[in-house]
Amino acid sequence: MSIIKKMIVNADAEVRYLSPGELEQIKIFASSSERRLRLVQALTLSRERIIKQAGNQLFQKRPSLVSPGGNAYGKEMTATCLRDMDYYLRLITYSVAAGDATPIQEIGSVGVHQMYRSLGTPIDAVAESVRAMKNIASSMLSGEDQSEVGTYFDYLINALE
Ligand SMILES: CCC1=C(C)/C(=C/C2=NC(=C\c3[nH]c(/C=C4\NC(=O)[C@H](C)[C@H]4CC)c(C)c3CCC(=O)O)/C(CCC(=O)O)=C2C)NC1=O
Repeated sequence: MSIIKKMIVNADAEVRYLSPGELEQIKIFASSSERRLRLVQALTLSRERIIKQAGNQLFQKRPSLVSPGGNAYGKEMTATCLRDMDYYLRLITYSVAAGDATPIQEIGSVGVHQMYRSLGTPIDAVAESVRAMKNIASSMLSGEDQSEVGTYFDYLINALE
């Protein structure tokens, strides 16, 4: 949900017009749209590099994941692991576009602990992979962009911890 949609839902629930404070927030949201879209584009263009480098870092740090008995052992499982990272990066771009963490929450974090438990996937290692993606993405971005994207990476990391 975008922040605008959220405000409308809140105002309508209270049967009231949008408040001056809400209009101010919409103004800020609108004035940041160009930057946010540029950011989505940058992350989308670099997605392969971000995922590949973060995957390498994860498997170097936690070689047991890709060793016999590890959850990401074997070509297919490793590819599924990298696919999950790709899913999460995609959700982060949705949130940057929407200016809101709801896409991450609704698509990617509700029920995620139970899901990974049933798959035998160590969720702390999934969080680790997201942290690696955050570091790599941040290294490609300047200050303001870093903090915007960082907010959503941190939201996801918290949800996985
Ligand atoms: C967009 C929302 C969304 C998410 C998040 C998602 C995750 C997701 N990851 C899965 C599997 C998996 N996920 C992993 C991931 C990993 N294993 C590790 O050791 C690493 C720590 C980690 C990579 C960082 C692996 C290896 C599997 C396959 C497990 C198996 O088949 O036994 C599965 C089971 C079904 C399948 O294989 O596709 C789902 C549903 N699906 C979705 O639709």
